[in-house]
Amino acid sequence: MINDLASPLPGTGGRAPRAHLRSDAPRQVLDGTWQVRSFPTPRHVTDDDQGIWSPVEVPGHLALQGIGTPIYANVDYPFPMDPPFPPDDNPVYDHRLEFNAGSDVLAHPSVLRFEGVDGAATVWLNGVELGTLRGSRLTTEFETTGVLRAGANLLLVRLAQWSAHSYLEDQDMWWMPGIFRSVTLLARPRGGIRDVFVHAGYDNGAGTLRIDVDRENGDAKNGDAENHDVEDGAEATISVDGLGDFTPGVDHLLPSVRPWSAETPYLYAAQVRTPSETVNLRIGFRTVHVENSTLLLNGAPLLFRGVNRHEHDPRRGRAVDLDTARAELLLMKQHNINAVRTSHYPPDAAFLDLADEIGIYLVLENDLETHGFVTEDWHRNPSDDPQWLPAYADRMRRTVERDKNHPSVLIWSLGNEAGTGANLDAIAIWAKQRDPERLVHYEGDPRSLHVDLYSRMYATTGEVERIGSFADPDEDEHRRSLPFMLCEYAHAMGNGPGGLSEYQELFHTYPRLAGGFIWEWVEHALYEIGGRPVSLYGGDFGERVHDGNFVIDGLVHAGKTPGPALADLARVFSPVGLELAPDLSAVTVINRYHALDLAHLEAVAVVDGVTTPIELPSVTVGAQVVVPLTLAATNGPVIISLRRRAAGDGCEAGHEVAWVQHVPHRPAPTLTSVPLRLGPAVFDEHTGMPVRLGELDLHDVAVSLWRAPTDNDRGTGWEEQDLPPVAVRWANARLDDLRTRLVEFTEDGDALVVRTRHGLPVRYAGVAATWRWTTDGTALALDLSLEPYGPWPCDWARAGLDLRVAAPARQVTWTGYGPGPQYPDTGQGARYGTFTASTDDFAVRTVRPQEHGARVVDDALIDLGAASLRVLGTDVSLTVRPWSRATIAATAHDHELPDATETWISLDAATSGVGTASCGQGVLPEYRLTPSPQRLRVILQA
Ligand code: IPT
Repeated sequence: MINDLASPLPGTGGRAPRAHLRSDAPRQVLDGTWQVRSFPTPRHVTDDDQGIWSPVEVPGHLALQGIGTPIYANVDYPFPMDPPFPPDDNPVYDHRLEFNAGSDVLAHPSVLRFEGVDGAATVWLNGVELGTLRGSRLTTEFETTGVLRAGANLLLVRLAQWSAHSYLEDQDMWWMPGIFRSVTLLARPRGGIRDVFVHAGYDNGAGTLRIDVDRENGDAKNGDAENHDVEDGAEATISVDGLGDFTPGVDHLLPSVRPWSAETPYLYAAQVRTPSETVNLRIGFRTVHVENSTLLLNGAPLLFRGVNRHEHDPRRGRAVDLDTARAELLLMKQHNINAVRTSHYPPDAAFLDLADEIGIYLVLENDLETHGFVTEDWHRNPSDDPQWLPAYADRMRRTVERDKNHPSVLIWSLGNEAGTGANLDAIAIWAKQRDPERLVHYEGDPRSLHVDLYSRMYATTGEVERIGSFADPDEDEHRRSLPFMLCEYAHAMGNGPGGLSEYQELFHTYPRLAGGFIWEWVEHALYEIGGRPVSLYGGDFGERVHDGNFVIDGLVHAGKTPGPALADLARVFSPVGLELAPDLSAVTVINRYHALDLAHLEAVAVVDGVTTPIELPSVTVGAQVVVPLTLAATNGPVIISLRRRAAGDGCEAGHEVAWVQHVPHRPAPTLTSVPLRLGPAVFDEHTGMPVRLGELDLHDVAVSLWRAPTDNDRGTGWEEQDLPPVAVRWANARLDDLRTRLVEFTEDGDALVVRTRHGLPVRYAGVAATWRWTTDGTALALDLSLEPYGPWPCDWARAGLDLRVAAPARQVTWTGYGPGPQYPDTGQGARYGTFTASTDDFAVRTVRPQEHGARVVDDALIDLGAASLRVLGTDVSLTVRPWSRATIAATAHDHELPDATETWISLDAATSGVGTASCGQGVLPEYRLTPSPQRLRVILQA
């Protein structure tokens, strides 16, 4: 049998939660190959040994090892909402491990620790029920003293996918049962250290330190739930390297300590000892508090440049190994990210050590979300139903107790999207009492009564500005006393997010704004199970309730390779602001670090490829200094760059932390024209379009205003909820189906002049185009004017021309902005220079195909194998791809795109911004492309 699946109560039999300590007590890790058998429902479960057992890896998710299938649903519960009951259709998986207990563990009382078991389980050791597991991302320890024996032991974990607790675990991610974190036997020596609570504050050079120690008393059910006091702690000794010895439970004042911050992650090694056990700690001195509606760390204003991080690996799901987690944190540091919200559950315990050591602020979130109740207008929401209070209290307690000694944790978060209610209030109050030295966060309750920050997700820049300037009339006095943060914003789905700079600008302007956390760090694509690394998403596993590719919305791909938005974010998040005087006589340097002056950085100017040092004066935190420049004269671009003098903070020596570039005005290139017959070109007099350029056949040359909708184009901006998504507006207008009529095909002096009209079917609306072609005998110059006519029913996606070449492109070399793509509201990380990219890199492939990859170029050489096409212009937006936009728009997965046999090239005079309407605000007005006259001047040469 399997116990209590419909019970809203917490798991049974676990010991009181405590910190995850590094102890010298013996331990035995039980990870490895276990055996699993499946039952379709709890009714089918048998207690005999029958059935087919097959091997699985622990830690791991069953669905990623061929047992069951993953389900992706965001808000919706993929089962009937009938709390607290799970559906009958509820697979149960028996996990079995036979092991020999080590004599060193057996020599003491012992516990069995589970750090993450997705689903609801009952655990037996040698036939004795130890208890039940609830809270998929939370630690449980069971007493095993007297049950664990010498020689062979048999551990059985009977795991049901669904239970009452599924209602509390509705996070936007894959439902994937399994023992996905480590299982460990821990010796608990009598008189050893049950728990430790480090309180280490910092104020203006001085530190405060109190370390509470709770001893093991050898009692099987010790650790009375609410008793965290030191009992005989006097017998424990504490020493902190460099600071001396300390008495447990006593407040100590230290005249001089080094503070901990993400920029200065200084940790003091400490040992807590009893005769039977030593625990190693790392202590960071820091104080977080709120004053005048401003978030302060160590007395100075703190700005979160954050991301939401789920644990995700495309083959191993939430069983993310330590090397991967470390690489993720370093990648964040290299891109000026200083904070992580552990959305939406506590991560693997080891992640906290990394965050302390590498220097990342954490908003540590409880494993709690009941978002699906929004569908029923939050009726029956567990957050406000007393029968669920014990489960809420249990989850919050386990969250706080495990991670309470980590300096990186500044804020406890009650959970995500769980509505409002007394149970949330209760756990907020508890967290505050238990740990008054940290702040409490919860976004879902607009009253913000028991929390320390006013937090919102996806608020528009307009609203953030009102909040930052205390101009929001809805705010009461209590809320005005709180700092503001965006726990989620800038949805990094597909091509985007656009508008990062506008948010950052506000964060820099209003001290009340404590910054925010991009949604989200990593895409949750799963690779084909057991197969090719092709990226799959919701619905690809036969799920009937699912949310498609809404889980593919990260700055880095599932395999942790950065998408182009990461480079833009690095620029926007730079802790140093640089502003060049228009005449290049000076650069203003603004220090936006929290605690560092700029002594660790060196400044250089790069002019015509020559790098020269710039004297960088001391710039204290928050200050701005005008640095005079004496630059070599140039007609080319000038870069001022700030780089690390030495390796550190996750970066190599020379790593660029900030840069600014001046790009001089470039006139449109012209040809010295010679009389017609248009040199290298051949025109079709029926269409008026060129069909051949040198050796190159040109096909389908046409005016085009549409793009293959991005994920953001398919969403409705939060500020315009009454309108359909722009992609739908385009579809309704038939923007993808412009029809052409040749009006006139004439000569005008040296030029061939073609007039065409390109109209929307059904309506009187379109653009009148004038194509003025000239040549110097080798190249072809086009001066294309587009004039809208008629009442236009929608904005444009772009304004330019398409052409097709019947050969695949190999690579593109361009002078212009790069290496990443650029739309009007993205591309902050792109700079002017000369770049080369393979066609794949140039196109920027996304899990779900969509418009992407535009580079703003002055000169591009498209290598087409036997031939090539060169495009010259000024700030021409160029895309080069093996597929038409129609193909891209009609294809659901990247791997379903056909192999490259031809090349589609677009040259645009203008494009629309991308915004972040897949979840958040749409394209800001200044970045929209309203129907308006446009002019494209290019030179084409084959
Ligand atoms: C918000 C969720 O908190 C987050 O988990 C994720 O689902 C995100 O949206 C979108 O990807 S909730 C939404 C209603 C704003």
